[in-house]
Amino acid sequence: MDRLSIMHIDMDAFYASVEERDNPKLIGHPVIVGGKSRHGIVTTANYEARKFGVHSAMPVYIAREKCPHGIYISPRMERYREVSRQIMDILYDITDIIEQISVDEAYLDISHIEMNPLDIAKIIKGQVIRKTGLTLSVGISYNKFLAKLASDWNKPNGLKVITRDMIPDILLPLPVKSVYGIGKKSADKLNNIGIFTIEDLMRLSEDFLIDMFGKTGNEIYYRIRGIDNRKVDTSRQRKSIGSESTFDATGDIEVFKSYLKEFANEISNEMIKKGLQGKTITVKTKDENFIQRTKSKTISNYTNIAEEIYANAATLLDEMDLETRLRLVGLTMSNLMSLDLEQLSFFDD
Ligand code: TTP
Ligand code: MG
Repeated sequence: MDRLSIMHIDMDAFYASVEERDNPKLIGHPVIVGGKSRHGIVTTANYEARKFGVHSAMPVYIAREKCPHGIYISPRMERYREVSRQIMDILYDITDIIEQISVDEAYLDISHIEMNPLDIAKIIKGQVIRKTGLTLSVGISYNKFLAKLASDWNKPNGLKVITRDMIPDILLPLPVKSVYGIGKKSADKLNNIGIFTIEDLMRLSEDFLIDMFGKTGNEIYYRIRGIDNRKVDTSRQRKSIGSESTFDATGDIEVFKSYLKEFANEISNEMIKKGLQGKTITVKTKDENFIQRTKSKTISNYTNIAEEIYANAATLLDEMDLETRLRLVGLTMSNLMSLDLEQLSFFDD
């Protein structure tokens, strides 16, 4: 039997759920997160709002026509990234073989974990709800295409396993656009020649699909037959590690430096734990008037040593020539690379 080796996780109505969590008065109401300007676009809507036909990428003015009594909120990207980091940290406690696809979505290779995949999913769901108050959907299968299909199967708070024997029942009736690699335009092209479902698509030869879609055509041909050999690509690992803190406004540079020292230690510990090193150091400040500034430096070597990170951060802070009192300092390490990867590319050379 095929090993259920791949797990795909995707947060439910992510931005809207974070807003509900931070402001419980929103719960039970249709919530739409989108730009407030005239040309604003909906980033996402909660499931109540979706009942009115509101969805991602729709202009906000159309959403307002469909759902006039909805609650409209501007996105708070920094907050969503912070919650995203908490979720990814939970996943990294399960395994390091993770490919983060977006702020709320990741693949995990669970083939080496000696535990029932359903139990792994339950642990993740439990930890995420406990630490962030949010729900997510989990799909489990033996390749990426099917795992992603599975996580989408019974959203929200879904959990679905797809095994090989389920493929005909599950795949054949699906519309062609549910195949990874077939976007809206390609779906229209297929519809125009009378191909609507995966069952219809199965009748097309490999050559025909390659003529129509190039290399992707070949991938589509195999994917709809349940074959997808893409690995969970850990080189697309997390892009940064950082910490920040807000405090009563002060002009004391020694206070800022002691925060930076603490953050450098935290960041270093985490990088060592995860087998990472980084090259770019960024210091962020917010002054008493809420003006935010950042200053970055890329050093010539990769490092995860606390002293080295702190020394660079302290220099950056000095160079910022601060004249106002601050209420926040932050430190981030980016341009990360995995130590494993460094060794691999070394051998490739
Ligand atoms: P998705 O996972 O596609 O959507 P979602 O989490 O809101 O809802 P679902 O329960 O169906 O998974 O995207 C994750 C976040 O990315 C989403 O909350 C907002 C943002 N996003 C955009 O900003 N623009 C877009 O067009 C989409 C699709 C998402
Ligand atoms: Mg999502």
